[in-house]
Amino acid sequence: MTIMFLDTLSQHSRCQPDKVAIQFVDGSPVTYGALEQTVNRTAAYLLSLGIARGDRVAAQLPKCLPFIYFHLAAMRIGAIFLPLNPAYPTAELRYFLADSEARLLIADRRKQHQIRTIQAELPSLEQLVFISPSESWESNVSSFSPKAKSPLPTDPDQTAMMLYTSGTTSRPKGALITHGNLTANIRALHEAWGWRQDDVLLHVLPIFHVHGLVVALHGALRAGASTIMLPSFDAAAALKLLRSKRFSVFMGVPTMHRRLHQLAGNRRCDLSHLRLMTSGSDRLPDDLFLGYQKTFKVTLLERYGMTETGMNLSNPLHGERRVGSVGMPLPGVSARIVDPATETPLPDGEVGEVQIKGAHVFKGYWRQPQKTAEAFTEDGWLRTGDMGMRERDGYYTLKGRAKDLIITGGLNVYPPEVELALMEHPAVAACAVVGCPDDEWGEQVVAAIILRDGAAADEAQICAFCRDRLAAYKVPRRVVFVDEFPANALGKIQKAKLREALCD
Ligand code: MCA
Repeated sequence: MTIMFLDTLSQHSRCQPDKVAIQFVDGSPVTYGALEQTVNRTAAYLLSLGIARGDRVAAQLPKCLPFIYFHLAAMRIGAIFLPLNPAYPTAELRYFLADSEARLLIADRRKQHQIRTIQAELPSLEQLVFISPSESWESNVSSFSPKAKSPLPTDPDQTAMMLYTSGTTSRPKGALITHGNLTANIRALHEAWGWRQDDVLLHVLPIFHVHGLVVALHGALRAGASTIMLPSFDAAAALKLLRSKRFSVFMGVPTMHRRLHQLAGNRRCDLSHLRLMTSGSDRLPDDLFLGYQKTFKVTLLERYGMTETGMNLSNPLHGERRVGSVGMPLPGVSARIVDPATETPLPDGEVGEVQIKGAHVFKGYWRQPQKTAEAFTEDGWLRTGDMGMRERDGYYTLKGRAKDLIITGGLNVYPPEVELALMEHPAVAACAVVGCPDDEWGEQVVAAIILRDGAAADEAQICAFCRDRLAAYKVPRRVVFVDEFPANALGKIQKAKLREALCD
């Protein structure tokens, strides 16, 4: 029988109850024993609110312990946990809550007023729980039993989490991640990256995404290791901690690694005591990979994943970590490169779409059977939309995207989302959004706009308008007013040409 991720957590609470599981740098340690108790109490609290198996439990909170308790507790009772970026403004939040038909939202007390104003439009949202991220949640649930009231989910097909991903043509879709998916992925990473019980992870990532929540936090919890958390990424604080020799594992997106590297400047700053430093969520630039080796004496381990799957490919823990490559399939993962037109497998050395199969691959999009069907080939391969190539010795290299997607600071921005928001502006007649290369962010969101006849608007107004509708990272960093777009014979905007014209 498969030992599920949540079972391993309970095992640690029995075998090493006093070991530190999680500690915020400025907070008290939470041991595995205490974690299990508070998660069980929070699970009992959720049951007392009437939350049942399959209900969607949304959380929009800054990085804090209560978020983690609710996350594990919701999954524990078989509910579907929906983490939401705290940067989502009300308009985006309303969409996610409406689409998911969440029954409960746990949110920051400071957003109480804003959220109450949209509750009336959300008939499924029966319960709101407001908390102060810094408050001690433990005392709020101390009257609930620390012993689990319900057995842990045993069905691998049961949905554990729902994570929204956007699309090129549609509004964001909820990817359904099962307990089996989480278990398979975390087991593969455990094996591939040699997670150890004595590991200490410095955790700087947000926890509303796969990277920070699953790859980093679940990884450490599954191993029975300790996680020390920074509430948000701060390069100076992170570098100081990394130099302290307390940590063995660190995970970041290239923008974080870039900032750490810049901060170290030309000084040598030996971090080779860390046994594992990984990079993901966006392509790691070659100069950063090489710069890290020189400055930090660390060879970053680059890996490749996506929300729908968790991690797929990884450079090896032992063996060559190849510059520019995302490595090889993780244990239990199958990968292939196909001709995007015919979907027939291509020989090594040829560029095609990366397709993935395995127990870690999500079960589909929430209430979107059509989109789910489109995501898979007839024989069950997931179409990733990423282009890549396999070398003869098995290493994969990504070569761009088949889909229209911008990655900025490790976050995905789908141009249509930004274009839809821009089109709501009364002065905008037409618009097109592209990603321009940027040393720090990987890519920057840039908008080209054709104004309506006689209408006026400037960059600041357009950005302020977007800010009310979109999370800050989706707001264009640059707005360029143009008279026309490069178009093909059918009048379709040629984004590649536009990108050439807009990006230096
Ligand atoms: C913040 N800003 C951004 C981003 N983050 N703009 C574009 N892209 C971003 N990613 C905005 C802020 O709102 C602010 O706007 C301005 O940039 C400067 O903020 P700053 O304080 O410098 O940024 P920060 O708060 O330090 O954030 C940078 C960051 C953060 C730490 C790199 O973006 C981050 O945590 N990224 C990691 C995302 C992640 O975990 N991705 C994993 C996805 P203003 O000044 O206008 O207010 S999971 C995934 O991709 C798959 C599965 C995988 O393989 O991992």
